[in-house]
Amino acid sequence: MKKTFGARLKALFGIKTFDEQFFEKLEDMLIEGDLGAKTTMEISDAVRKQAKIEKSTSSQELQQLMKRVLATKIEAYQPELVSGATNIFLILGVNGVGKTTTIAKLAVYYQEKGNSVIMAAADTFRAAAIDQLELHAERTQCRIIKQGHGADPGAVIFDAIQSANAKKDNLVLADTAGRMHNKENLLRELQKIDKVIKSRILEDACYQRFLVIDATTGQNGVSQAQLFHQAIGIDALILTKYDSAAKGGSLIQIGDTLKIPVAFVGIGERYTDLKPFDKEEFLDTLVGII
Ligand SMILES: Nc1nc2c(ncn2[C@@H]2O[C@H](COP(=O)(O)OP(=O)(O)OP(=O)(O)O)[C@@H](O)[C@H]2O)c(=O)[nH]1
Ligand SMILES: [Mg+2]
Repeated sequence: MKKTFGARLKALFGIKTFDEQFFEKLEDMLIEGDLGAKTTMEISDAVRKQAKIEKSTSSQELQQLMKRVLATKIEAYQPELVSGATNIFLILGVNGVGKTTTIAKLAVYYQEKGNSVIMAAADTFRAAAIDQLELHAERTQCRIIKQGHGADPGAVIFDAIQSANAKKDNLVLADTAGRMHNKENLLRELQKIDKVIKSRILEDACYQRFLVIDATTGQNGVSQAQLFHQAIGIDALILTKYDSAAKGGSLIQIGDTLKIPVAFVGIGERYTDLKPFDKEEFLDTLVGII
C-alpha cells in the first residue's frame, strides 16, 4: 500500500538536517498532499522562520512546529441545535461523495442525543436516490418526506419543514442531488432550495449548509468547496472516506482560503462510522505524529 501522507512526512522529518533541500522536499510533499501551492509556501515559510527563532533542531520539534502552523489554518465546529425549533441541515456535495450515507449517520448521531429526526428526499434528479434514502430512513426509524422522481426539490423541503413543525420533529436532514444536466442547473437549484429554507424556518433556528468532501478526491475538494461556497455559502464541511489512505490535506487549503470549519468525519460505511471532527487528532495524523 502507498504510504500515507503522515508516514511520508514523518520519514522526511527523520532526516535531521533542516537545510534548503529539506524545505524543498517538504514543499513538494505538501503540494502532493493537496495543500495547494499558496498554502504550501505559507506553511513552509512559517516553519522555516519559526524554526530559526526557536532554534528547533530535532525532528520532534520541527514536527510539532509544523502542527502549530497547520493549526492556524483549520478549525473544528459543532452546530448547536435550537430547542423548540425546527432545525435543518442541508447536505450538499458532488455525486458519489457520500451525502446520502452521511444523512443516515447524522440521523443516528442526533437521535442518540435525544432528537427527533426527519429526512427530506430532495435529490429528485437521480431516479434511485429517493429509494436509497427511504431504505436508510426505514433502517434508522426516521420519518421521510418524499415526492416523485423529477419533483421540485424546494417543494420537498418545504413539505418536510411543514411536517416537522406539525409533528414536532426538531431536525430535518435534507438530501440533495450531486449532479444535474449541468453545473449551472445544479447550483441554481441549490440557491432556490436555500431561499425556500430561509423563508420557512424561524429566524433563530439552526440552519446549516454542510458540504460533503470525499477524502479520496484530493485537490478536487478545494474546487468543489469554492464552487458551492460561492453559489450558496457553506457553514461547515463533512469529510467522508477518511478510513482510506487519504488524510484530507485539502481541508487545510479550504480552511486557509475559504475559512470553512470542519464538523464531522466519516470513517466507514456503518451508521455509527461518523464522529465530530477532532482537530488535534487530525493534525497529529496529518503530520505523522500518531
Ligand atoms: N469507506 C467509506 N465509504 C463511504 C463513506 N461515506 C460514504 N461511503 C460510501 O460511498 C458511496 C457513495 O455514498 P452515497 O452516500 O451514495 O453518496 P452520494 O453523495 O449520496 O452519491 P449521489 O447520490 O450519487 O450523489 C457508498 O458506497 C457509501 O457506502 C465513508 O466514510 N467511508
Ligand atoms: Mg445520494
